[in-house]
Amino acid sequence: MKFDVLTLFPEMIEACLRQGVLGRAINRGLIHVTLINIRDFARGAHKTTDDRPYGGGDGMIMKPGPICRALESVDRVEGTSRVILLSPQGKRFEQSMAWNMSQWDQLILICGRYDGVDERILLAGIDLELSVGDYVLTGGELGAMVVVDAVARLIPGVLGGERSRLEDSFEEGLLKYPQYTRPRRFQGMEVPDVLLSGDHEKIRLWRRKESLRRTFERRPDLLEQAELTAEDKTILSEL
Ligand code: 4FV
Repeated sequence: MKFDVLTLFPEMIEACLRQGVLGRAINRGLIHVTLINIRDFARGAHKTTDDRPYGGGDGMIMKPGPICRALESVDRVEGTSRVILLSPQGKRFEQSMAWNMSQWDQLILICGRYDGVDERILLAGIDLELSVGDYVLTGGELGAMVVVDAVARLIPGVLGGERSRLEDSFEEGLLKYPQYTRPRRFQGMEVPDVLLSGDHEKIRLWRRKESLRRTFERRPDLLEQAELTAEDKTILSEL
């Protein structure tokens, strides 16, 4: 899968791509990431990429020209290629969207800066406006990295154990169950016996119950959307 990131701070993104799972996936050729500096497409002596807002206001707005020219410079691949603008006005990013995107061939991410981007950019080839959360960042770069990370780890081979991504939080719309590793006893706290029992059915049931409990207690909104089995409903009625 190919990711193209349009940004005024490519070095910010580079730093995240050199580490861990993403760094290995790039070295193994499982994903390709191209960073495009929007300032390279700015004109004039000062190569300005922002200007004052029409109608007044104290923030600055990103100019449409440099972003559109940068977008036109992207090498489009065959297949499914989509352009995403990161912004607080966008559709809320979720795990189900990450799965859909992991089926695409190319994801082009535009990172805003300053107070936002000129609205006409949205008409210039943006397929989706996406928000990573209801808060305001200083730039779209962190949002773009959230999307690259969440999508890339779903690409076969990127994560070591294939199974683990299928048991993620939100995978079945539920929060993940509690997890433990050695030592068995830590600061007087023991690992639940069931996890040491070797009884895989008992372990599966315990984990399902804990996922349902946590989701019920912390994110009842998710429970409403989740596809629950008859077994789940029995467990929930006992909770
Ligand atoms: C954001 C978000 C976000 C708004 C103005 C960058 C900032 C500045 N992007 N999800 N929340 N963007 O806050 O995606 O241009």
